[in-house]
Amino acid sequence: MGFRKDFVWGGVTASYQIEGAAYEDGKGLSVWDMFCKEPGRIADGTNGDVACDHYHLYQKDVDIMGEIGYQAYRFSATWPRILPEGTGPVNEKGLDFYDRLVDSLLAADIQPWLTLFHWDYPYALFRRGGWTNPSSPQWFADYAQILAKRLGDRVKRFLTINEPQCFIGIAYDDTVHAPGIHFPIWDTLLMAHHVLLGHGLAVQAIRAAAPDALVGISPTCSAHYPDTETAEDIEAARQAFFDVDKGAPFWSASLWSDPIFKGDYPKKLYELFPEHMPNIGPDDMRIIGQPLDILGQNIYNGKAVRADSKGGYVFVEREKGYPFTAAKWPVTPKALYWGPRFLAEAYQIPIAITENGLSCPDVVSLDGKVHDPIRIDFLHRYLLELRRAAEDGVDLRGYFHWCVTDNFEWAKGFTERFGMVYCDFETQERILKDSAYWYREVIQTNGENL
Ligand code: IFM
Repeated sequence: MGFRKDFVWGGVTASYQIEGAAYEDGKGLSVWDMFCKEPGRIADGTNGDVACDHYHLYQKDVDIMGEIGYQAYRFSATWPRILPEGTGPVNEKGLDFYDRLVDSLLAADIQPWLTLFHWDYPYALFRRGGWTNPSSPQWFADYAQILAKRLGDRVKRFLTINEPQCFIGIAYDDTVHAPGIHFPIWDTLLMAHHVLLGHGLAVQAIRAAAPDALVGISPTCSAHYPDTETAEDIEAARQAFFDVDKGAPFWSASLWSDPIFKGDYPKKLYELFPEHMPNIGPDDMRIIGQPLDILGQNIYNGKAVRADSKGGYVFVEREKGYPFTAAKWPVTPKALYWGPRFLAEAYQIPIAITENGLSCPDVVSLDGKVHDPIRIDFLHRYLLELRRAAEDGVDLRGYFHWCVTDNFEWAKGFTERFGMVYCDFETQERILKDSAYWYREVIQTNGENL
């Protein structure tokens, strides 16, 4: 027994990273449009104004997904394309784009998985305080309602937000992502609380507009795993996985998922920030804890963990010369076994891996093809671990490779290539990499050929 028969295989993108058309058809500004204008913010001085020009070339991209054999495609909508001011009047042309995209996916027999928010926050709302504003949860829910009403007759999989760890932590704590302004911990914790409230209200709005749709969320995590598979190391890895680190609280998996699935923040968060936690209203946890159908988890890597002598845990130093990707991220396939397993055990919910992949220094070879054996090897190792998790009883529903095409990698601009499809950003030519043909066979055999 491997993956379930109805397991879905696909790829994933995000609006700002591929769409382009940043100033077309009535779209409003996002914080990323503004951030990219600030000198020094983006490694190669570029921006997402055009990116992969997917707004115009979406049909070509859907054809390519069909050629690879995708069963599902996860993408996000640009909030200010739908609501140029973040709230208020709707931009019909923006909605029309997602209508066309969804229709084209369905015509190609590809199931759309729609993420409502993947970081391109309306600039107009940022000017009103963004996620610190007490109205921010409702702003998000109103936007969710508009999308669910318009697309819910055809879209049956909704994910509210992508990687809150990043659009709060990397943006407002590390300041590497838009809007790149450091806020004190009490404000970032307040933002996190509003994001979670917005998620809960959005779930209610989606359920009301599209009652037969499945709803989830896509956080990320460092998927720590046991160094040896002894009971002690497994327990130590579990502790590390759900722990909250004072220096990087927003990276924690439990900060985001415990309120949703367990009805409260992890105790450790209250212990670490007793004076800085937001006021939690009597109804807040009920709103945040709306029942979900699926946990979409993004997993790229983790660290090996060992039990210490006091019932705690220690991280194991990585071996000399350990493998890493072009983005300098470690290659740790076990993350795709232990991550889903720990999450499923803790939260008792079906899981889809809504992002996994790597950046490689891909080039077009003299034969006109793009050979990416490192990507194939990486995915092979990770998917074997995912299959092991399925075989050990973890309820896994899908896998989405990040990313469909090479794209705009946020603060790194176009200096990283995460796609299974090569994109020439000058000509907009797409070339399927070797890994795309390899992935096609994985999909055709439902992972049995691994
Ligand atoms: O490009 C990002 C994506 O937007 C969110 N998850 C990680 C990817 C690779 O860095």
